[in-house]
Amino acid sequence: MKIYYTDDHLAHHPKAEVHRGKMVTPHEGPHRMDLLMAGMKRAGFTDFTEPPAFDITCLDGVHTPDYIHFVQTAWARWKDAGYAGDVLPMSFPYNPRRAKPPIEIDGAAGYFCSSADTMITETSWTALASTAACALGTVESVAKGESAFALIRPPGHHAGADYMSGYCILNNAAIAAQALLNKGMDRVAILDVDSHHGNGTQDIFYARDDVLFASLHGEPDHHFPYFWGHKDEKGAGKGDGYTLNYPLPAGTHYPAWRNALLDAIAKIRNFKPDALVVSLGVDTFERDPISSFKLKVEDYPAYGADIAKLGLPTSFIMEGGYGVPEIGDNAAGVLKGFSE
Ligand code: SP5
Ligand code: ZN
Repeated sequence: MKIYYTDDHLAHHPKAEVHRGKMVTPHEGPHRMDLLMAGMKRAGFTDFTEPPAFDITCLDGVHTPDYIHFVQTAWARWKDAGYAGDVLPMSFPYNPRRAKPPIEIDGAAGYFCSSADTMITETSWTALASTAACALGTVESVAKGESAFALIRPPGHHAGADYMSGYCILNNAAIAAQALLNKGMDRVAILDVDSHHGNGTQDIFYARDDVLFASLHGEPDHHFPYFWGHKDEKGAGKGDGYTLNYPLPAGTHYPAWRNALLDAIAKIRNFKPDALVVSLGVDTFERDPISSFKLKVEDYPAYGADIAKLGLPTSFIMEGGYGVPEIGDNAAGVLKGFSE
């Protein structure tokens, strides 16, 4: 399996995160890649492929032009306003958003954001273009019938068409799915196994019937992103029935999690997709510092093997997973279980 990776992720390095009312070192930072990479190497993955060139047209139909322009210019505007730190949105639209964002950068940042855990730094765009390019690399493999992994950070599944959220700025899984359709595929399924609901991916494809989105996650009454991921969110218009949510209680262990996975896999099989995109978050692990599920190291290869039974060329896109060395073992474990 090809693994697309570049050091460009280092260019996205927020300095601090507000967490439970205190400033802390961000959970999502370059140190995550060290942990992921070490686990990949322990598992015997030693061959990493540089991504193809970033082609900005890959964002067409995924993110809006206004949002892309905001992301590209936000840090310069923040600096011009005289602010020293990273772009950190603080004011969010409670009423429906108006047609245009406020002019002042503080207001614009909140307009294009849904949670104050997501920062933009001076060089974030370099990292973001490369994460998207790694997603496009997996698409080249999948179009040839091969599966591949984008070993990337920051993650993407909370980012919607025109908002950042949950450490996510560009939605790499949505970029991969759209690129597969652009290559002539008729139907693509996205399976989101991150412990958090993939609200951004859901929103992007909510009214469409060419992308089936299925997400297993902590139920919204107790889990970020809180305002999405209920069972009754099923899609809209011709997309009705093409969004599948599996909200699970805090403390869910593997057997119950796997039951939900097998149901999602059966529905993906019925959809008859040409390819699969997996939003591969490993924050389902029992010792993840910000999540609540109870998966163990041996569960990751087990569910990788379940996903493989679909027999689909698969693009694995790295999402969440924090703080502990096992995030590398667990990401690698899914790929090994899938491949063996
Ligand atoms: C990609 C991904 O995994 N993003 C996660 C973003 C989480 N952001 C923090 C939100 C605050 C949640 N409060 C934690 C309380 C735990 N019960
Ligand atoms: Zn997550």
